Amino acid sequence: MRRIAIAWFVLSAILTPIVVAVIAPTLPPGNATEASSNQVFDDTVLLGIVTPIAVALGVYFAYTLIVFRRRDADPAEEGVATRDNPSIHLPWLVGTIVIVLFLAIFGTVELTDAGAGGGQGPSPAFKLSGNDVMPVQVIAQQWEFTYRYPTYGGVETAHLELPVGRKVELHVTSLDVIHSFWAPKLGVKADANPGVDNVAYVEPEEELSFEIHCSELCGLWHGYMFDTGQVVSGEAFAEWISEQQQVFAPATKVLPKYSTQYFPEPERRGG
Ligand SMILES: [Cu+2]
Repeated sequence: MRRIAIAWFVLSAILTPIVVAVIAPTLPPGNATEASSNQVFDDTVLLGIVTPIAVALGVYFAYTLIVFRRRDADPAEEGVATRDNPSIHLPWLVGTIVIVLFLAIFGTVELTDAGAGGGQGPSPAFKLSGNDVMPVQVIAQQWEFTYRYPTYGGVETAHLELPVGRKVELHVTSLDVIHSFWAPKLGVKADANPGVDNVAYVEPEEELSFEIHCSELCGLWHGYMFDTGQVVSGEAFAEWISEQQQVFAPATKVLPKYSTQYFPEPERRGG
């Protein structure tokens, strides 16, 4: 046990800092938003915990394979049956309890950070702080996403643009079947259900292009249901949204009034 413990300690002391400082920060989804950089942080902590555990398993496995190997034994012969070894039971119990409780508490605390990029339903338990939160509605439909900006006359756009540094409240809903709005680089994923207003928060911290995918099998062209969104400067966004208001003015006139959910007539959708 002493040799195993020394090998475990030395290897863990070398590998854990490498994993935590070098490998973990390069993992997706990156640091484009508050939610995504929090996800990278969570993964870094989890990898920091799991590396010594994986090393312990590897060292124990390698040591027993090499040292306890019996070349001349009858393969059917069994080892000594051992029970009740308090010097193993106690550290095992304490160690696993501490790790599991820490993970449960850590995971819960991290989730309270404005929902950690997940959809929280119509009345979010964990909200973004501050009053300057811009609502943007994500409307999923077979097989595209459109976006409504209630603060800009309820204009409905074909693409998603967000201003950098602005807190955004996404209201994800659907017109037909169950979809899921997933923008990996933003660290946001929220179910899009018809008749449901699913709120998720995002706070973009850098200008970038990001991919949007539907991540719930929603019919024949589900795989085609993707788009590229943009996070742009405040001025560029103001310019873009006023252009959208002009371009889509004829459509805005006949659209139903902005609402947190829609139940359109099937024949209207059928043209
Ligand atoms: Cu879909």
